[in-house]
Amino acid sequence: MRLFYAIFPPRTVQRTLAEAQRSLRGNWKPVREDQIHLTLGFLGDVPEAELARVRRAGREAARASGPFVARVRGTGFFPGEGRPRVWFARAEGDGFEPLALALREALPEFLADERAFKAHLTLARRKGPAPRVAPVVFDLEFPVEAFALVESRLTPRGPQYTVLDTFALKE
Ligand code: 2AM
Repeated sequence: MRLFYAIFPPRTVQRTLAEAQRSLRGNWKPVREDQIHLTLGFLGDVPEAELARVRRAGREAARASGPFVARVRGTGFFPGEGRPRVWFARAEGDGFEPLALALREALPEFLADERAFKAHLTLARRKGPAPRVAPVVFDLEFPVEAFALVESRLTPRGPQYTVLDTFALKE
């Protein structure tokens, strides 16, 4: 099972972020509006026998972290082969990093990643020649009260996400 932990912003935030996708030109593939999310940790392929442990790690990380406010102000790129590969909205919030670290510590064999965690919501992926996207300024805030364990199935029409579990951040 291909799994990841993610925060899905409210629909209104997803809508505003998706509106910015209108400025895309060329071979940028926009992320579907209802799939716009912030990845806390990408586990990759996990044997089904480990699923209970993965759920438990989510529950325990959620219990150790209170709700917090997320802010989204601007956009940026992740490079790939010298060119922008991913166009994202940058997220700020006190709780992202502690959550990502707690999950990483609980499941090092799935979440060990030499790259530093960088809170972002991917808006589009470059699939071929495409110009850079002009920066977009947002003024978005939303409460983060839960995160999800998501299964991703790759299909010819794009990834299909199924939420397997939701973990509430306890006050
Ligand atoms: P991205 O948005 O920065 O591309 C589901 O695939 C989520 O897991 C995506 O949001 C993706 O991040 C993230 N992810 C992190 N590492 C990944 C990897 N090696 N392969 C696929 N997705 C990855």
